[in-house]
Amino acid sequence: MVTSRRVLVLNGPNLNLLGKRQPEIYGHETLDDVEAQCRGVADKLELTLDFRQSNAEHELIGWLHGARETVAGIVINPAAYSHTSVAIMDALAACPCPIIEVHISNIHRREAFRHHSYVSHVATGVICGCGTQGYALALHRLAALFEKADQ
Ligand code: CA2
Repeated sequence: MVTSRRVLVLNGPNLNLLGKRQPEIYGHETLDDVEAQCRGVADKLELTLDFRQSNAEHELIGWLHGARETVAGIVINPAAYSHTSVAIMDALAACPCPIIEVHISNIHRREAFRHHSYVSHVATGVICGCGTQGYALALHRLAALFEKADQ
């Protein structure tokens, strides 16, 4: 059953290394810090969070299948799978809820291979280059969409 304000926050490969390498690109916050920020924002917005990370494409897809009938919205940073995975795009396309794609860095200022995202083809909205704050912005956007749908 879809729980009206339940949100899945999904993180793709290597995001478990956040804050431990390449701080000039991704900042100093760890994924645990990002989760704590998300939980703080979610409490204020009265959202229930399911926050996950995996390095395995099949695991991310399995979680998306599970989300199809249980969550009201998805925030996803697909990491490198953004640029390669038709399978994740297809799994997202099967989700009826709003989807906000987040990138910590501005992928359009980086290497050309990062400029295209398969996930953007099926995302409701895309946030990139806002650092880890992008996750909080995405949760605010979902909350606004839920309010609109409830009216
Ligand atoms: O900017 C983003 O959020 C990205 O999704 C991050 C991905 C990258 O492949 C995308 O092009 C843009 C990389 C995630 C790996 O993050 C690391 C963090 C610290 C150290 C090493 C990797």
